[in-house]
Amino acid sequence: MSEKNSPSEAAGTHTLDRGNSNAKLDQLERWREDATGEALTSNTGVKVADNQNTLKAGERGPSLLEDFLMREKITHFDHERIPERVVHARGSAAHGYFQVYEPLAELTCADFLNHPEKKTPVFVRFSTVQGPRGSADTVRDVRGFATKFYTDEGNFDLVGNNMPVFFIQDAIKFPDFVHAVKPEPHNEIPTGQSAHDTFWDFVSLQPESAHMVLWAMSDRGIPVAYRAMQGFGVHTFRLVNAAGRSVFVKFHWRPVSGVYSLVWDEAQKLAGKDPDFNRRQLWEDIESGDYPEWELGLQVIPEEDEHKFDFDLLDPTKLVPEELVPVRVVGKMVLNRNPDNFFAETEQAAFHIGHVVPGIDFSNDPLLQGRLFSYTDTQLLRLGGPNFNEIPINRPLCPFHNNNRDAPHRQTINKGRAAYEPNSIDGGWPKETPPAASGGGFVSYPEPMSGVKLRKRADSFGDHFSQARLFWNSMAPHEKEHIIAAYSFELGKVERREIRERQVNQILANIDPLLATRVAQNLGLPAPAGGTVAPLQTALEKSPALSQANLLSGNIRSRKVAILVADGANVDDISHIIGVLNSEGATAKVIGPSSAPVKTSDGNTLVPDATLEGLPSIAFDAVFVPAGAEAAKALLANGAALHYLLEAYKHLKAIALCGEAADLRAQLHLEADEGLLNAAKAEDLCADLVKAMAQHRVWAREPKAKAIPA
Ligand code: HDE
Repeated sequence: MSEKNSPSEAAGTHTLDRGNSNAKLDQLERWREDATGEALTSNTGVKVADNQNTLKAGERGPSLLEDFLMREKITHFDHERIPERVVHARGSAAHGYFQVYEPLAELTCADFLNHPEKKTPVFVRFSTVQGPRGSADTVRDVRGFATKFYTDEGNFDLVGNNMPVFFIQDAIKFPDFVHAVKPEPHNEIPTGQSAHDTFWDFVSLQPESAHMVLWAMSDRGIPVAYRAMQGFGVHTFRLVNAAGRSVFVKFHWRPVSGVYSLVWDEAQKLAGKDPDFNRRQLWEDIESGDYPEWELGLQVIPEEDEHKFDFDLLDPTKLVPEELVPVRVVGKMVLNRNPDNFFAETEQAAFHIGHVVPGIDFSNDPLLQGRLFSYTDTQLLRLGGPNFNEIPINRPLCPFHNNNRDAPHRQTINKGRAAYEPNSIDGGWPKETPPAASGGGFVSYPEPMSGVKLRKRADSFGDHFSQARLFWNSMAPHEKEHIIAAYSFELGKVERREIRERQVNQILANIDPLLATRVAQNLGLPAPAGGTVAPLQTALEKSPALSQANLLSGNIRSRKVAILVADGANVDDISHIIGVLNSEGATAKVIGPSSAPVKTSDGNTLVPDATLEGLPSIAFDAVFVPAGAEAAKALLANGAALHYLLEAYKHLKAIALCGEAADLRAQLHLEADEGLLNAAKAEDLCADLVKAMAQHRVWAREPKAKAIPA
């Protein structure tokens, strides 16, 4: 977004190609197109002559009840809200498609998993769990990852999370868990946080939560972006092939951009400075054509191996380590279209774990079984009745016919007289479809069943700490430090000493002595004497696949860089770095001291995309400062610019300083490291900058950066 100094042709113009920035603003207005040129009418189609004034008895007189236009408008407004989701209320979604790489006929007869030529439309909604609809995106929480596949055989919803396990083992505990984690009922504090007494009270008394709480306290609880998260179906499902043979399966989504997270200080600040941080990035990336992508992975477990593990496959607090059962990558999902209307699509989307297609079936995981009930029930309340599948976002794209009739908000106008089956009046239609290799009706997998009616947790669900320990042991040193800090922060907010003690002595001490001791130290509690439960012998000590340090993509696609400018900034450096970043699939934004154009080294002007305060360094992955004596001097004298760099340093980001901009580093007393780069010009440091950004953070800097005030 550059402009000339003056209209005169004498001064040159910068036409800096910044990749994605602001390029598609025009397209944002696309949704108005259908209303353009059309008269404003009432809901019944009556043209409105005056939309500014209520009908009154005299200019200064009382309003008249007769005003049907005003009454209709206000009534509609009064009814605009539907109940938000009781959990996962805060979310954002996008459209896209899924394509399988090769037919999976040996595993499943699901049509969309057997036709590599087919692009199956999808709608994906990401969410946090605890906070209400208007809460911040970057809080520490689990993220929902719900995908609706509109297949030719009906809708399949994969309603998962960004963590592969869950807090509880049985559905009947879900209301207890949610009541504990939600804001406390007397004062509705805190919003979007688990750092409070009732959450820690519950989880410290419920050891089955130990594994999942550890995930939530890890960097997985604060992802940078939805596109930087893995997704998991969590439960064990079944796949069934055309011959009726079944295997167990765990579903995985693997982000092509890699898996990476915010640092805690950054997450907290973003919650205030840009509560829409994740939502905005998803929207902007799609608008600019930088589409988020995931690969679908399957962990396939033959039926005969059901009991071969040291945990129960039906226990949703356990994952199947990838070192024991590798993930087979089978297809790709691309999100390439933003919704046109947030309410109509994202808010009204009704996901349901019970939406399956032939070839996909359930296991007896007791959490999964309970969810099968809950998701219909919740839509009846939220969407006002059993016709929620007729809402456009929920409607299958394949034909659907049955004898379900009437109820609130019915949209289908069913013709004919026979709304029952069998019938002879309509020739018996619609009729059942027998199961068949392709296009057949759904048949439940005929799993043999027997048992005594009882309320009991299987003994095989009884080990709550081995996999928590596996996760802890698999973390890189910096990840362990973050986990210790997260427990210390959260438990530090807990008012009751006995809850803190219980969590440390009865949960953390059973996971790992170092974790328990360090957290105890930070809370001023005595170090626990040892665990209360004897550790079990398990198949694996470590699972490298669990550490985000091993899950980076190795490239910088979709990463964002701030270019700090002031009058005199070297234009060659700016052009060069933008070129390099764009060629790597990253984007840059020019950040100025104010929104006013700055004068570049060649005498032209450059209009910043944002100001130092408008887009702080927490919104970027790296900071670049071009050379230029005058610019460096101006930035040195600007407290906001110094803070910008200091904060980027503290958050362990790559910082590249060209020429005279090196003075900024000296002024801030920052030691050069593999991510704090100096060179005369951009050309000489851009390769190192790309390398440092691909590492996501300069972890080696962390101990030093901690000493810097926030
Ligand atoms: Fe959910 N969950 N859940 N859940 N869940 C809902 O459904 C529930 C569970 C998940 O973007 C609700 O439409 C019960 C596990 C996601 O619209 C509700 C139990 C996992 C979303 C509900 C669970 C999830 C929900 C609230 C224990 C990961 C958001 C509104 C038996 C595998 C979907 C709604 C969206 C939403 C119930 C446990 C993921 C109340 C009873 C485990 C991603 O029906």
